Amino acid sequence: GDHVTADEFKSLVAAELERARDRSFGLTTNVLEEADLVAQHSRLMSPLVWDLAHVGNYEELWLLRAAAGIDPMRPEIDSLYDAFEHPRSERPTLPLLSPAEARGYIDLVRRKVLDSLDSIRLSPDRPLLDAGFVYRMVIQHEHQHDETMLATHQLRRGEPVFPDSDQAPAPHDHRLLAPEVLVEAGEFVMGTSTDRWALDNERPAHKVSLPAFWIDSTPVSNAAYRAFVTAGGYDDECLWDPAGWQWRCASGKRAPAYWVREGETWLRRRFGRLEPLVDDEPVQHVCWYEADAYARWAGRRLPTEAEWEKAASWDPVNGVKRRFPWGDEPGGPGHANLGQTRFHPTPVGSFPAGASPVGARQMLGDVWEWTSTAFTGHPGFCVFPYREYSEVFFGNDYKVLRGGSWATDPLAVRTTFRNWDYPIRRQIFAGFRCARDA
Ligand code: AVJ
Ligand code: FE
Repeated sequence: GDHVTADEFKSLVAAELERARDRSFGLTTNVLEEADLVAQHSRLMSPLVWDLAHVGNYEELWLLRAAAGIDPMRPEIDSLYDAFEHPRSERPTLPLLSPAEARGYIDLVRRKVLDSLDSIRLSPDRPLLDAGFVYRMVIQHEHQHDETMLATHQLRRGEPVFPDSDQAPAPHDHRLLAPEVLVEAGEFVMGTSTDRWALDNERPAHKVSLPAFWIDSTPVSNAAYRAFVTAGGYDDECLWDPAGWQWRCASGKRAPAYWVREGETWLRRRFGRLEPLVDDEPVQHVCWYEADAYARWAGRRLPTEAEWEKAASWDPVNGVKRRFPWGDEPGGPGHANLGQTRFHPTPVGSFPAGASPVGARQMLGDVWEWTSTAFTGHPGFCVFPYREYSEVFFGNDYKVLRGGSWATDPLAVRTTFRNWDYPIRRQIFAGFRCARDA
């Protein structure tokens, strides 16, 4: 895995930076005209050209200025691409770099980064560089924005730009899968102190003891969620968290985002195509309030964040934690639906080889999974390297999501990885699974 020499690490960094950049261009300048790159497709999102220049600016800040000590290239543009200075809804009014200028800027940053790699010593006395941390952070950052750009594409109206998926179907075994798995009471290790890709909010490793619980073997499917919709779940106040009922009434929503009702049947809009809703795919584009209401309707609840991580990573027989549900080594196409190889989730019950030790499937990939837990620091949390990555979001406003989606790069997710968003958000590729006390 990660035990590589300095030279090997530098070639890995160069290759992974390039792979992330190919992906970014595949979502921007390679597929859309200038007008679509500078347009705001939703007030919830930045213009795509903002994300493109922002990943380059972040790379300049961390890999050129902080790591290599190189002077700012264009200090006057920093504030345009500082996510905290301007909310997404205002970004189209800023004097942003044009697509051509943005591309020129991020290409130049990248050339200087590659030139600087040979002079970098990955020394443990510079925490930013210890084990190459800052490079791993910047690579993951670009992939995170690529997933955000995919959410913008899904919001965009107009002709499809992505090919329809021609991937082989996901592996599936057709034996009957138990609907839920039991996780025995006891301690497990939550978070990590050793994973070199881990960001500050995943640290440190700490013991957590949980009572026994049941958790679904798979995410909740479109068919299961549709049963909640047709049973009148959106009209029954008792099923909703009070703030969720307020959201439901104020928004008028009656189904997940992108669902379209046509008489007795349901369709969905996906990257510009209207198609039948696929019954056995995990439901996606539901907010936390919808997931919470469904769980109550089903006589269940959302898992806590700790329950989710234990079910995904803990081997109760050997008492060891796994980096991925299937083991410590990165998976392949038989383990999970990650990395934007398809532009949709795969049917529930896919990937028997990717199951966790307790038998939970699709814990990584397919859809982000809402948990009942608000986003806070693990006990012993230390900001690293900047407060605005995690710490400023701690509190009661954000709910934790786990496990990544079909749009998440394999390098940007693991069983300790934590994502968070407001409980009203539906544009992200999020679904959920349910749990209950044993
Ligand atoms: C971890 C997905 C919540 O993309 O909004 C991006 C990460 N931080 N740029 C996001 C992030 C700085 C963040 N999430
Ligand atoms: Fe960012």
